[in-house]
Amino acid sequence: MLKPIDNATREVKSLNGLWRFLPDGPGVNQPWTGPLPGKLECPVPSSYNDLFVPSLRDHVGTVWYQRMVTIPSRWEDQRVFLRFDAATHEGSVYVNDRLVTRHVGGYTPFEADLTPLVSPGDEVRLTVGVSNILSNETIPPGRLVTDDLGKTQLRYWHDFFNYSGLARAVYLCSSPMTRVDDISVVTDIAGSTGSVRYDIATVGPAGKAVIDLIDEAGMTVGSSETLPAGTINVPDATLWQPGAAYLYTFRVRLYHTSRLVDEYSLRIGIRTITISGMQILINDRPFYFTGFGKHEDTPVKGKGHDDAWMVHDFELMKWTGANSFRTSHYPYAEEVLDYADRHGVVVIDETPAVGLNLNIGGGIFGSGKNVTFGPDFANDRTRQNHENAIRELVNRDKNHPSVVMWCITNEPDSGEAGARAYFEPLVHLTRQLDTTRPVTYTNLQMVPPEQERIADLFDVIGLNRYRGWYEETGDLATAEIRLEKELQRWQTIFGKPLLMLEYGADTVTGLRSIHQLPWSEDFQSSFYEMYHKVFDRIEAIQGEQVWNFADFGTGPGIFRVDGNRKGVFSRDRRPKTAAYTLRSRWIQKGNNKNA
Ligand code: E9O
Repeated sequence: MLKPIDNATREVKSLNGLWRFLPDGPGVNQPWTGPLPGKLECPVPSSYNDLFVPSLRDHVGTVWYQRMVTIPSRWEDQRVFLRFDAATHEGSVYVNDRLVTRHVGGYTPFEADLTPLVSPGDEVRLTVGVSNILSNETIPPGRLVTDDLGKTQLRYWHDFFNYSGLARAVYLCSSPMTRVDDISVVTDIAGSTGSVRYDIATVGPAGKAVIDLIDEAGMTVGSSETLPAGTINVPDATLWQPGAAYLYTFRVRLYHTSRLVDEYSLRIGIRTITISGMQILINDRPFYFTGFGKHEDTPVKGKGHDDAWMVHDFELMKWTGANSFRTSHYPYAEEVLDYADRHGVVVIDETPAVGLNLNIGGGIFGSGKNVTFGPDFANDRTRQNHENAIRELVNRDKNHPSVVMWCITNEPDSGEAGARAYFEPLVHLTRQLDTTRPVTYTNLQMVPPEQERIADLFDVIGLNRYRGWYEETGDLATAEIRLEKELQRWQTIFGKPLLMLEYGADTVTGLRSIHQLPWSEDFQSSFYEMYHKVFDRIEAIQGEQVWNFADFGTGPGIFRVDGNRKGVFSRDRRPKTAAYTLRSRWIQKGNNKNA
């Protein structure tokens, strides 16, 4: 799905700002049919949860957003549509009294076509209902329970707060009726020549197309007039490299006789990503990942996208010497990927399929009696929603050079009998949608390689390990021995690249100790030093992304002190001691395992 852009043939009008706001509840009935009662206003983009007093933090169900929208009178003969970058987790969009679209899945964009409903110059009432309810059939999963007061509460198995609402941008857009509808590019390299193979979907009578590839200096380096598919070769191509981004503009122009009817430009990078034995190659060179599992999470705004926080996060990552991050545990705002594209940061792009571990995940703190994959929990409908989450992720992010891998789930119960039947079709689907990027997942510590049932399906095996923290707590010497033995077994049994995609220890800023004291800054730092010694001894390890970049909000829990404290930075992005430990290692390592 193409991002809305503003150019000679298309317009984008931001609908960000304060909207009228109303949480659903008794007495609220079809609120889209008139002005929302009350005085609440909610900023878009932002999660609503932390904004209001009395608190709406634990609201379960729908909230209503409303504003008036004017269709510009100059938008004659145009397709007019709304674009929501995300509505977490389900959005229902009403224009005046009418439902125009409904979308399930909290972290991917959707559109509502208004063309048949509105005329240029109209002013319409736009009302959006956003539900945060999760069930055993949604991705991520959750469950409603009734508390002793008869109130509905939401339970979920992921360790980050269920921030909800309109946390990303909303736009009113126009595009021509005859238009470019989608573009997919796949790049390759042969010697010094780069190639850009494209597929372009158009709507409307096919006229003439001119497709140009333009370099950063503004020079056209290749062109084509072939639709719907073709290849443009670039002799002496400048590659998109980790740490040295180079972007070409891929521009499509559609003409009717000699009149320009539509134009769409995409910034792309020429690069390859391949697996060779136990190595991961970017542009045919072994690439060692350093960096972070992250979250979209800041005080007050929750998961609300914010360019200032984003730029600062990238600056801090660069300062630590990181070359990559994972969009744990859901697709991030597209602005984040655009930024990574422009700055040469490597991304592992993840679906929201987190918490598919009721059996053991629930079992860490819960009963452990349930089975995750089967008719009663993650069933066929769950899998269909998971499929959809994969489709929407790949569809949105397929053209980003920064994205080098798909991570289709985090810590499922991959040792359970039903896991293989559940995941095999999902891995196949991912490969079908994108033949160029490796597919990975992350394995949970309770599933050792001997009990693992899905790892062989993937190109790269992601591991999340907490030896010295959740197990062997405070005992880094024992943890080191066990970690090394276990990693050796993963390497021997599967012979594939291994990425450590989570490892970390909760740490309270300012707590210092000369002893190996869990929760202290000193312990977090020693914890990382121990892991790094082990990684350097295991050939198959091709990268390390610590858990987590920054402290982040979670639901209540006896292990959670105002959220998860495994950040290397605090929630307001001040460094803990470990940030310096990582920096001295990663700056030296660059992109090379053996440096
Ligand atoms: C997922 C991530 O979202 N992995 C968790 C992270 C954490 O900090 C969470 O924030 O808890 C770790 C799961 C580790 C489970 C290992 C437990 C072993 C006990 C025997």
